[in-house]
Amino acid sequence: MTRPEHGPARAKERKLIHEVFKKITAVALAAAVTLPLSACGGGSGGPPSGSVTSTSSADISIDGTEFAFAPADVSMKVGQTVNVTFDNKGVVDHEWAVLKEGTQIKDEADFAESMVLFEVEAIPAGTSATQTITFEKAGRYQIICALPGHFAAGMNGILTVS
Ligand SMILES: [Cu+2]
Repeated sequence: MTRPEHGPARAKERKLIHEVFKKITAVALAAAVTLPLSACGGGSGGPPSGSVTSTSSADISIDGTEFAFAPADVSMKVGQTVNVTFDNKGVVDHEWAVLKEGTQIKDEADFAESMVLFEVEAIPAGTSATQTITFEKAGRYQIICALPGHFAAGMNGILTVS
């Protein structure tokens, strides 16, 4: 859960973020228990529009390499419980961080940890991690890898919630 470069503020923030995700995960687990998961395999699949409810769920997978996300752009539905799997297929650490709505950085120097809304935090090469998220607000959210130099090198994308 920690990286050597973490300052106390960053660690504290991570803790808060994790508290939030624990709650989200608990909700997701409850949904999984009460609803037999319908076939909603990876990709951008999901229920047909018009039938979106807070109990719908989906899985998406993103690969990270030097230096790109594949896919770079992903979409989710408002209220949908989404299991995000980030697979580090590169040779160095990578992460998949979604910035708050309305935050759009053009340069790494503009980045602050407080801008992060959701992330699969840095994982080592050759590993993957899954986190569950539900977005309650439609919008366009910037995705970045905040490790030094990675954003500028091409690790960015857009998450569209509709
Ligand atoms: Cu990276």
